[in-house]
Amino acid sequence: MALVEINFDGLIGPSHNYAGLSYGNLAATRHAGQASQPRAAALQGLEKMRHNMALGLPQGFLVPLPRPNYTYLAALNARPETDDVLTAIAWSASSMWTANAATVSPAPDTADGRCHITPANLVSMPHRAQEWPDTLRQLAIAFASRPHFALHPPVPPSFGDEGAANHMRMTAAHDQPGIEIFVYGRTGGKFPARQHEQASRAVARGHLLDPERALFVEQNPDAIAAGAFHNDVVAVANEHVLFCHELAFADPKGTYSAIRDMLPEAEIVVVPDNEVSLADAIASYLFNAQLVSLPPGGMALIVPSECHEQPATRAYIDRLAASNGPIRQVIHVDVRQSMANGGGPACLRLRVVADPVTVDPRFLLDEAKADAIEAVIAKHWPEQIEPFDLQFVSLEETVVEARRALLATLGLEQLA
Ligand code: SUG
Repeated sequence: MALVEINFDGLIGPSHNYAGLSYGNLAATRHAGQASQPRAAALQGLEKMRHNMALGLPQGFLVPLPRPNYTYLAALNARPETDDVLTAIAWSASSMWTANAATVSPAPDTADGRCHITPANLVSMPHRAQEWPDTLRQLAIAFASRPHFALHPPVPPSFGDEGAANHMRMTAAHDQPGIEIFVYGRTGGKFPARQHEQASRAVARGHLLDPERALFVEQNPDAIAAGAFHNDVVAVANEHVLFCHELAFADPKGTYSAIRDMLPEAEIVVVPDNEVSLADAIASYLFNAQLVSLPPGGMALIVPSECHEQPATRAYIDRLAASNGPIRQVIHVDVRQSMANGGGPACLRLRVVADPVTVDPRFLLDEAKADAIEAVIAKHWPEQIEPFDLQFVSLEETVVEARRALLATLGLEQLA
């Protein structure tokens, strides 16, 4: 078994729009009501995937969920002409942020030697709570091999679970046993704490993790109040490295020492608040980066291009790249359309450590498939969506047909 890390990015759906549905997500609130560019958004996401493939990293993807969600509208007896918020919810393309699709514990960490996956219930936000049944259908196809994958039902409500965005794995190497760190929120001040401690504990039990190698850590309430609605806005881990903001955790010293006790080789790179403030980190999404191990060795931090424009973050990155630390290469990617809804490079991917031959190949990307997907996006994705467009039947037809064309191209008609 050749276990490698595969990033499954969410293909950005044709209904991508700015409805301001996520309270506590400052970027989404700030862009509410603006016109979105679904085609440009999807091409930006695909370009990021191509870029990571060019680095030699295995790349997978998940397809957009069916939108508008007619089942949801019918259950609420909602009509586009009169119920604009419910309509926006039914149109939401939020499944693009696959870091919230599920929590994944790779085979080396689990008692039965299988990779365990639990879709996130996302109950804290109505537009996200509708995702999991369709996400689960897709995961059941992509990871159908029962000898290799165990797929769980989501944690029942009301224990909010936001998936891998609040979960970090650290290990000497991806294919070796690791420790798993679950970050939950107890209180977020004026904003909701979206990850419940009991949800994290339920996932860890279901995944058959060794209790001696699972850590449950409270997120700093000040970070949530400052707009870090998920832990992955203030921290990211890869193999033996944790890169985090000084104010990420409620008890930073206790957290670092517990990590070092469990994984002596851990290297923890802490960014002090007086170098990059919490506000600057959240505005630039410095930590919502993909921290990846490059095939030739060493690690790269793949950050959104906004990090280059934010002076404190930019200065920090320059120092980081010149340092003697574990992260010396910083790569900027343009995912602006997603960023405007609070989704950076790390939000757009779900990490699965597995042997690629055990995954349904229809969910794995190569250059030829990327070309085919790009052609579908260029032909079918709407160029622009204004909030009031969501009531128009013509846009609805475009969006439904766009997804149908994508599924046909990928041989995934069964998800229609
Ligand atoms: O759940 N934004 C998403 C962003 C998710 C980011 N994911 C991670 N941090 N891993 C959210 O808040 C905005 C949609 C809108 O308002 O229309 C939204 O859902």
